[in-house]
Amino acid sequence: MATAYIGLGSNLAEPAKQIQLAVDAIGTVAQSRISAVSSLYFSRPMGPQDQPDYMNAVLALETELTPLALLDALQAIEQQAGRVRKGNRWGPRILDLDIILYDAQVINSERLIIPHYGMTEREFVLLPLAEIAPQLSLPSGELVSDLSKAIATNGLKIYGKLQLN
Ligand code: PH2
Ligand code: MG
Ligand code: MG
Repeated sequence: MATAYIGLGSNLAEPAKQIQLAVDAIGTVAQSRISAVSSLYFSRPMGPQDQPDYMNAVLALETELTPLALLDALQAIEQQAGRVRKGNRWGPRILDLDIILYDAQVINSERLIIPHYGMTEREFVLLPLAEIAPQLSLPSGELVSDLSKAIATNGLKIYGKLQLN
């Protein structure tokens, strides 16, 4: 059994609703169980500024799936939500599900980079992650709570709670 941390993001089509639906869908992934969910956070767009604000959250998933099988399951959920991959880097999206960490594994393959390459520079990943796993270390040895205290909040704020059904 592995512990994976998954980042959730949305800035289209009622983002708060999209994130809750995604939590519900991740709860049905085979051989997996959600063990923690952060609050729902309001965040300012990183990247192009001419796009709506985001909702973000992070959850912990206990899973028997391999990293690639988990990626397949998450991409299927993105597609079900109506995500269209337009190759617009950092552009608006209905639903983005990123594997942030998978145990202490380091993976650099064509389809998957773990830890997520941007996680240490993103307040909307670090602060929700610190909410549910402050004592967690990255494979680099860095402590999540230390990283989260050092980063600028950039207007990030708790917007509400997510339901674990
Ligand atoms: N995701 C992006 C690009 N920019 N900005 C915020 N605030 N939250 C995100 O999840 C996000 C972003 C690409 O994945
Ligand atoms: Mg992303
Ligand atoms: Mg993604």
